[in-house]
Amino acid sequence: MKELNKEEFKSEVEDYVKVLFRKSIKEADDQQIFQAVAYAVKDFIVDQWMATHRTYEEKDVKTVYYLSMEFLMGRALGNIIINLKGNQAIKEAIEELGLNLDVIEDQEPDAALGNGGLGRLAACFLDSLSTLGYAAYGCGIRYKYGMFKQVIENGYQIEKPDDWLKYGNPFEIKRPEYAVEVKFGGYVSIKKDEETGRNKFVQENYQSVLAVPYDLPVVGYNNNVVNTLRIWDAEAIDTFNLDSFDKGDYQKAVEQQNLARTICEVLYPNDNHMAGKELRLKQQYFFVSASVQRAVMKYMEKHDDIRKIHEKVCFQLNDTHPTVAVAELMRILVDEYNIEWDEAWHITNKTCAYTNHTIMSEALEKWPLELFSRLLPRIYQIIEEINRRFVLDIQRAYPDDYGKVERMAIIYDGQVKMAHLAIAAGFSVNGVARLHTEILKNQELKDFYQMMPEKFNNKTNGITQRRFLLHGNPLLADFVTKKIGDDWITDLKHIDELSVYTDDEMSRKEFMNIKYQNKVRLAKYIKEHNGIEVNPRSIFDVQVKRLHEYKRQLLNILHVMYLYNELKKNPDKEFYPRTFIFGAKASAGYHRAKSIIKLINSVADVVNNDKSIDGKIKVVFIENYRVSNAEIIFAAADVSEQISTASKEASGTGNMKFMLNGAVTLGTMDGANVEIVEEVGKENAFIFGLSSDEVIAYEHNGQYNPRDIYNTDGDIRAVLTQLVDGTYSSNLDEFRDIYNSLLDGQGGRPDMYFILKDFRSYAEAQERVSAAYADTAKWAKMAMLNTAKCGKFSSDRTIEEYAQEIWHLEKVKVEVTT
Ligand code: 26Q
Repeated sequence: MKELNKEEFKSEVEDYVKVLFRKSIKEADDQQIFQAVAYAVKDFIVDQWMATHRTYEEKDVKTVYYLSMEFLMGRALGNIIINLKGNQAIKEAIEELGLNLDVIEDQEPDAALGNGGLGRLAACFLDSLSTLGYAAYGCGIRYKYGMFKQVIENGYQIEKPDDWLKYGNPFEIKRPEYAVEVKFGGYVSIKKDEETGRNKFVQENYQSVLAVPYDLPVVGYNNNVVNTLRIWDAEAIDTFNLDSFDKGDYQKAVEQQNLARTICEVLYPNDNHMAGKELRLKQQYFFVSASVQRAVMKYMEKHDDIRKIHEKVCFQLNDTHPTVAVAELMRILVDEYNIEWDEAWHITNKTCAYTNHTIMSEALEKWPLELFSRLLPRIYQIIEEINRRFVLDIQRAYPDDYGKVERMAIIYDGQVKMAHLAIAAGFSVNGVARLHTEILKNQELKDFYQMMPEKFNNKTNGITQRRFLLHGNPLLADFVTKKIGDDWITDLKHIDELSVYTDDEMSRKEFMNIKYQNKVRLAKYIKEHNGIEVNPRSIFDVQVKRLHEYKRQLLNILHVMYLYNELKKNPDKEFYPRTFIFGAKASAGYHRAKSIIKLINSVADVVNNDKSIDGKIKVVFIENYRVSNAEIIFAAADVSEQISTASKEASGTGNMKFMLNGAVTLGTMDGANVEIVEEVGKENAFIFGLSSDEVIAYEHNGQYNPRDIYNTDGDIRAVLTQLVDGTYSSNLDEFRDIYNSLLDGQGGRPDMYFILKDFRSYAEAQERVSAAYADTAKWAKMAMLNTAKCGKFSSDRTIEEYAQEIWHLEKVKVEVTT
């Protein structure tokens, strides 16, 4: 690793402030200083970036293209500095310039090009790919506006545009030399190819845009490796010829300009919910076509046989969102390289792999044929042919079972089913936690598993300890390093060596003192951003994640209402003070989710201002939860709320970030919680609620009626009544929909997510939490063991499994010569 030279760095920062802003350091504002520092850091990594790509070319290594509609990167500066091991040198340099690194880092807007779990996973994967030395491109969209900024007004969520590129992005490099054309609409005509005498399919009268890539560096930890996140922007193709008075041309030029303007405008803020919008499909094809075209071109620059592309290229599809990639690759092979269908299909099969992130039926992508064929006429033809052959395969395999085609066809009921396409076309289908993969195999994708069992595999998710411990929790990171050395930074299994210290009282005290410091830091953040005083001696009980009914923030807040009732009834009851902390964005059109946010804020208003409970319960809703404040929140948590209805959360990754930071899981046996409990031991977690088998059984037999609970449990009845009797809102209809969803469930099933069913079990688990916390030594040991036992949940482990078992990549060492 090249060493960072302090003096050189200082003068670079001074130069940049001058060149960029015509100012001296003293005159520049914080944002300008951030820009200058960022440019100086980019200067430092650019040699490694070039060396990395030179090495890849020389060694001709296989490359994975991680295709994803979302990359939730968060801030880059602090993370890059950490991975350069330059924290000390840069901190000193900056201090010597009379500046403060924390303030500078705070100027950077989050790169919020993602919604939640799926997008953040992609970001963690890129960090691990670079750190492990694997050749990879992240391929995505350069949304002009990322995930909206959430403002809470009067308890309601208001969405504000996230203008993250306002001051420019110092880390990006525009690469116009790699721009490619992407075509939409028109029709397909058949032409005779003069050379081969064969029929050729030609798209005509289409509209097109120019896809222009911007590259962002992804810096590995202390290893000279810098991979690339390539995000595509759309520009108008220059056909705006003002000399032409042909009306058709003029009209078309205007339309193409508009298309280019809209495609990359904004990220769809839906999490685990399919929005069947035309623009979304345009976005998908736009970045997929550009990425696949570019990957093929790059491959052909160094090789002569397109038939062997699978030896050097793998496309990993992050959920079904980029699944048109399989049809786009077929189009390139068949239409542009004149390869026969069967052979093209085999090549495609060997090049594409699919990750499933959800079993929620409303999240499954299905596109109407009309829309699909109008927008992507040639791609649609190809999918029709893939479907025709796949249906024949199904019939051959199951000649007597007519239900199979109905359940498995790619095109059915007037829709294109993207998951079916991804499974049929790829060589690998993976779930993201053991339980999730089992549910896919035995329930959701049973027919596919039966027909193609060899494709199915599990890759339990992970997170990067570099961002979520080393950067987010420096106090704990230093403690761990002091105890066991710093191997954990690149091999998290080592963190288990902390286990022995859980029996040492001094170490436990130190550990809990660090937690306290982090709680003070979060309390300060809450005071500054919410104006609420919280007591850092109270239990910090945290649920931060996207707002979704299946994640059951409602269970949490109903339980707070119940506790509050208990305290009011019995003011002298022994009660360990608790701060319930929430953070969640609701999709803009998800009304019930937004009501739940309002409910949390309304309960907070009442409870926080009730002097009679003496501050024993506080409720805080942290506005605009995102990657940058997540780092502060995880570090300060005592209790990690992972309370999804069993079977619904594919994996979860927040659960792992809490665990790493020494919070104890309060959760259901869902997603990766199952594996967390397996690692830490069930005595070091608080588990409650229905199992996934029980939930699935109820869903099949319909034998659950929440009214029975309402009628027999007075405490629950009281809480539900308070939703509609004015306790939390003078508008009695404010929470009526929530009330109805639990007891009547308009159209659907009442209490679909088994909130009342799990309520008592949850309340009882919460009592166990309070009792355990009161025993300081016991709690300290539990918390510390959570940190010690989280080795499995590094995304390094996950990526190592993908690399060995799916992608078959080789590790690269990069030497910087300049
Ligand atoms: C699809 C079509 C149209 C518009 C939007 C969408 C869409 C967008 C985002 C559908 C789903 C998503 C996001 C899904 C997601 O984040 N899933 C989560 O993935 C994590 C990483 O594997 C898991 O840990 C979570 O359990 C899972 O919910």
